[in-house]
Amino acid sequence: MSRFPETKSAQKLQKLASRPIDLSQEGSLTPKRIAEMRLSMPGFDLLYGTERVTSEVMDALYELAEEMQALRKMAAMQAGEILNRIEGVESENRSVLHTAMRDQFEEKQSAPVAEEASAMAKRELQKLEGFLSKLEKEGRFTDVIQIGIGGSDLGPRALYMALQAFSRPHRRAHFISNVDPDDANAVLDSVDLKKTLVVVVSKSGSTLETLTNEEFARARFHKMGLDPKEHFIAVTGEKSPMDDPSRYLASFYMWDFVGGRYSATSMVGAVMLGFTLGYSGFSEVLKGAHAMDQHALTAKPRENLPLTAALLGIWNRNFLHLPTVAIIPYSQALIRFPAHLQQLDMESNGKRIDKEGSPVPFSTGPVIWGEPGTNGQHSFYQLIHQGTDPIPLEFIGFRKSQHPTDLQVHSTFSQEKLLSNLFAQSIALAAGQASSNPNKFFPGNRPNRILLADRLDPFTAGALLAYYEHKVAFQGFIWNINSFDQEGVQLGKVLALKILELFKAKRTKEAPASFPLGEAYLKILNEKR
Ligand code: G6Q
Repeated sequence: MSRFPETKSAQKLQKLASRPIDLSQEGSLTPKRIAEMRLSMPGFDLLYGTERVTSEVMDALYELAEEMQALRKMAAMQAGEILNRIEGVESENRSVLHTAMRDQFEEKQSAPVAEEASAMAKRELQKLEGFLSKLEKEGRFTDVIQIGIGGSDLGPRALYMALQAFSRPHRRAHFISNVDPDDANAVLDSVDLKKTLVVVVSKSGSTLETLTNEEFARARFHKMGLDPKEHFIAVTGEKSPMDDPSRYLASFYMWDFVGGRYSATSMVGAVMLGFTLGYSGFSEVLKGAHAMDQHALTAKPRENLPLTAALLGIWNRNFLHLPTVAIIPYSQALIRFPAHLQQLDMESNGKRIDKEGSPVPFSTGPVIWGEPGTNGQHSFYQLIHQGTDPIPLEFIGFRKSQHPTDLQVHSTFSQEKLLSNLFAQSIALAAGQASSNPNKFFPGNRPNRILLADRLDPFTAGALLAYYEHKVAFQGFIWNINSFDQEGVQLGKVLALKILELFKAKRTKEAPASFPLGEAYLKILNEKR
């Protein structure tokens, strides 16, 4: 298969990008355009009239998806083909089957590998259901602390925060992720340990931060005269160093074919979310994710929301050469969602070689960042509107608020104020504002789009999670990179361990391996001040 810049469609796009539509020109951004540049599926609308695309550009983008076999690769992924591999060099070599974690609720024939993965997930879910109903009867616990980092923290935490409005009464979750002792102390100080479960989540069972924080928490339980075995739950890979049921109240499993950043719908998120939302609430998250998995797999390209979002991103990244993307939810409950998407997107598509091991001669994943609106409007939007570098934006909005209570102030509800701001920003960024005063001039023509959903409930949150997973996967398929490994995080970890050896040596008097650069930092640290 040719690299994407060599495809016919990419060459067409290259030409189109030499004179892209200028949204700030009189007559470009019309009500007709807003109404027509819209894709819908149950519960979601993708509004992209404020992107710098024309129907010609969209035609060429869909051709690109076809030429790079984006949908075929999505089908291969969901069927369990080995995708996590770089040909010809030592690399991971696995299926990528997070979608099998959530196809539990319908009778269907899937490919054998996916079916097996799905059956494994079902067993764990059934075990969880039994465990949660036992907890329910005993009524011992009100709080849960999840200890985990990276994929074992961000997605689950973002979902918990997104869905707190749907938590069972008197059930709260807390999170310890950083190896900073202040993180663990603050959380452990804030709960009644007698009524607290601790879910230790580590797929590898060997992550320094998580194992350290587990011991930190265990020590606190011992100090309070409590037996950790009555409180601690493990979520880990089978046969990992943490797979020792004798140390835990319960153990749940996950597998190699679910990547950390894709694992929120596996047991990694299930135990804490099952406890807080109830089993049926968590099942809704899975159902929503599954609905989006099916949509990504079966919707025609021109009706496919995550594929279209991926293509718009490729247009901005590779043809308009815009290196960052801000994801701005107009929903306070999604406050940690951008942090999850930062990992999902940048760890997946921050790659510089293709699946054959050759450096790619084009840009891949953009820098992803974000913060909820309207708060962002009162801080970094200045740069977004009038800074020197256009920043594409992905807005997320909801027709209805989570809570039924809202208040009319000056004849409008808060939710109406929120949505007015969202639409106003989208228009202002695209259309800009003419002015003879350069300080009041807004150049406009700043690409953005809106994903508009009905209401942020467990089903919608699951679908939203999967929408972004598939957007990222489709981009990786088109760039022909491996979106499912993360070699780039290894080097720093290895060096940190070498520096830790230097700290240890001071205490044990053992000679550590020489590491002059690390020693230079320790010398500064130990200076008398
Ligand atoms: C995610 C990454 C990474 C991982 C953490 C935690 O895709 O692999 O963020 O989730 O390093 O790993 P463990 O779950 O093995 O502790």
